[in-house]
Amino acid sequence: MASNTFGKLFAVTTFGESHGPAIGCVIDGCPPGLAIAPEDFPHDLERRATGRTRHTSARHEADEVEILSGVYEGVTTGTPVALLIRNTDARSKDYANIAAQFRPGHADYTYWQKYGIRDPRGGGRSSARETTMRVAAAVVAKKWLAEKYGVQVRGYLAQIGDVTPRAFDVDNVEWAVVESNPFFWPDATQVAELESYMDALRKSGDSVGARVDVIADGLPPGWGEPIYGKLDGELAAALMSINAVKGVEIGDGFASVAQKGSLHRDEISADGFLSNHAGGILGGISTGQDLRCSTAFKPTSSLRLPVQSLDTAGNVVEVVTTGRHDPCVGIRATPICEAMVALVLMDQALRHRAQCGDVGEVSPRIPAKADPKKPDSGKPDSGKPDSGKR
Ligand code: EPS
Repeated sequence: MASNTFGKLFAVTTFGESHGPAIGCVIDGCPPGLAIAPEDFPHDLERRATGRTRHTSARHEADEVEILSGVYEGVTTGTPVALLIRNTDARSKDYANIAAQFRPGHADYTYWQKYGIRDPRGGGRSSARETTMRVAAAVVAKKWLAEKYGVQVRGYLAQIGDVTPRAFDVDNVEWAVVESNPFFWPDATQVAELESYMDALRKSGDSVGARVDVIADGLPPGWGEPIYGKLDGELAAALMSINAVKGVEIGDGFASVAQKGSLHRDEISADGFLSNHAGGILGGISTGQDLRCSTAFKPTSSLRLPVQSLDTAGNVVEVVTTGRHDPCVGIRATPICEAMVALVLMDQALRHRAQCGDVGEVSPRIPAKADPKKPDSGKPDSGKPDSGKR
């Protein structure tokens, strides 16, 4: 595999398999002088981890980060930051019966076809276990972005199966609510309903898809490199690189197809932008508005419900998966999507500084959001994506 490195100036390489001795990453290009300690990692790693609630895989990894290099006396030195997490709760015998079978809907078959060999234990390299290191690397990126630019990258679950948040305003996400329930769900009134939904799903042995929305605020205008390094293009590639992702939207995304230009264009008043259908990106460059993206996760393919398939010898077999799988992998994908957005922003921020650091602030700097309380900035559409979408 020659594609295990992500980013140009903040380049993250991950390594390791789900049931190997450890997983890890090397961040090359981290700016010096950033305070980083082991205590910075548990918050996001716990949000992503399995085995913390009954609604995710029961595998319980400690996910303790060891900082192997690049940090001296608690501060990054500019040399490669190497992070390691040891795997401590792998149960490889769960995979013995499917080691020579292809789970329908899983990467088993394509890894086999590409490499002619695969590590079947826990999905090997194709396991969501690998995303732990993306989240760990993004802890560094999120911290730098917050300290240097005041950028915050936060996500929430915007759909599980056909359930969507009922009372919800994308301009006023209640982040305390999102962080207080196991689903990263923005509507507190639906949490009990989701618990029952997920309990029934788990008992049935089936799985379901989900949508994760991420908002990054505090971005300055100017990040993103036309033409082949557009901010939206790199976000799409980064989010699509997460296991089980089948779609990415920026701003109104596919809803833009049915919109009129008179609605979609984000009008500009003296007080700032009056809406954000574009998701904070124009021409592949950040506008300074909130960056908004959505990611679609397919239902987990590893199920205990029997299904027909072939084995590596070409025989028809019945596949039953007995590993500890997530009934909805999209739930704990929320911090993973945040991580990929943060890694893209970190890389683009450094690239912008490298090429355009001398440009300075250009007038006029349009406020990200006009104050809807001001009478002359009030528009019916103010600050909202198209009314039907979320
Ligand atoms: C995964 C299968 C399960 C999950 C794993 C992702 O592995 P196992 O059967 O070994 O428990 O637990 O997720 C993690 C361990 C993790 O940290 O995300 C898969 O097939 O993707």
